[in-house]
Amino acid sequence: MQYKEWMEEHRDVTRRFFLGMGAVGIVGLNSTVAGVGRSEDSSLNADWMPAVEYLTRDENFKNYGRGNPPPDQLPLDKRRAVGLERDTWQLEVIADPESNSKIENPLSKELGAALDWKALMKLAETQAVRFLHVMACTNGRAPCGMGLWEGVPLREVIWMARPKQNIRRIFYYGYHNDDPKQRFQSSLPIGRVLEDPPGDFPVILCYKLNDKWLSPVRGGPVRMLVPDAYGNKSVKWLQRILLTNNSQANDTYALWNNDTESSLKTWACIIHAPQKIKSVQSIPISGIAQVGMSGLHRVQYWLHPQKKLLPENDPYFTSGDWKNAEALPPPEDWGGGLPNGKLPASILHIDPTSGKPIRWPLRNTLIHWAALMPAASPGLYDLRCRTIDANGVAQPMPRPFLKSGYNAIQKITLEVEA
Ligand SMILES: Nc1nc2c(c(=O)[nH]1)N[C@H]1C(S)=C(S)[C@@H](COP(=O)(O)O)O[C@H]1N2
Ligand SMILES: [Mo]
Repeated sequence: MQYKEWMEEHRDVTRRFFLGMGAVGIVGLNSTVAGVGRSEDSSLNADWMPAVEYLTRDENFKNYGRGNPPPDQLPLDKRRAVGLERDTWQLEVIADPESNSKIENPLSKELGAALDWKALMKLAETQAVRFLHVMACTNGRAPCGMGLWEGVPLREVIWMARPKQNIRRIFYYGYHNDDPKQRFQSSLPIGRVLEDPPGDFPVILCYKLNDKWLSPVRGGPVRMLVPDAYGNKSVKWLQRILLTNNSQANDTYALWNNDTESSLKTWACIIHAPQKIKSVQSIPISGIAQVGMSGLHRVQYWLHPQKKLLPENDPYFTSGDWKNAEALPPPEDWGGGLPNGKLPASILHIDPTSGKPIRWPLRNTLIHWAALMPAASPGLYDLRCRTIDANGVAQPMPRPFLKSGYNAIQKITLEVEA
């Protein structure tokens, strides 16, 4: 698969919009694909691919998973031996030996009390939850993928361990070839695990993506899935959770200069725009936006003739001539390999009767957007896009810094011919 098919799928998502505007737009849709990211970058960029169908198939996610070899590439018998298959998987929930945390019922292998797959599935019978959530890397210029995740709220398993006192955080890691240097560890405040702000999802022990067992490369059999956060909190090949009185975020990703406690940011990028178009044609463009912690009010674009000067002392182009794009409604076909593109039952924030989201857009998901720009006179142009979040703040504010999630304003070049 891939590139071409993905582009076709995005085109399907946006086609209805352009059909509504008359056929003229469709011509340009076939032309080309924009690059993501660095403001000067207009090259093709493979990072775009995962976002094109609404839900991303497991195998189409952009992958991160350290290890030499990465645990998903171990041969099957080795995976089974180290607890990376469903029939051998075990999760330990214990007190941090370097801390003074007290728990009464450690789920340890030593005591023969670790949680296994059967026990997890038993919990799933009554406790399983499903929700839509984007996977995004703090440093990535496009989301890794958009998923429908299923799992058991982590707190169910934490309570099984009967935590008592001196517990402020948890930290956790997955299989790492038994080499401490390869360990990828993340952490959370215990409070975030035990309680969810209204409308937010629980942290889950995740075992399904798009209604199928989580694959080895996606972190299966079980990964952590932490809502609102960038992907580094969602540790793959999960095998061990420690309850600690350590008040610090002792994440591996923090050692690499990342702001690991950052919530997802709201930002937009362009997927389709013609590189060249005739001055008699309207100009169709489309893309995606990530809906972060502050929600999404709208997506905007700005077509700026290169020969005109840019506004001075305005690094984020707040005085640009921004126009509103159209945020597309929830898809009819959710993609992701779901049978007939239909969502399964019982998803948080999806109305059970209509099968539609209770509001749109949902936080921590993607939306697709499109616009048909009026024909422009011949010349070279810079095309930019941005979001306005639900607080009315324009991208890349209110959090423009790197290492807490990428959200620079994208710029691509477009040529209008006589
Ligand atoms: N065990 C393990 N889990 C991990 C990582 C890792 O290197 N090892 N990388 C994390 C990071 S930085 C990201 S962005 C996400 C990416 O998830 P994906 O590969 O499913 O897209 O996985 C996270 N989980
Ligand atoms: Mo990441």
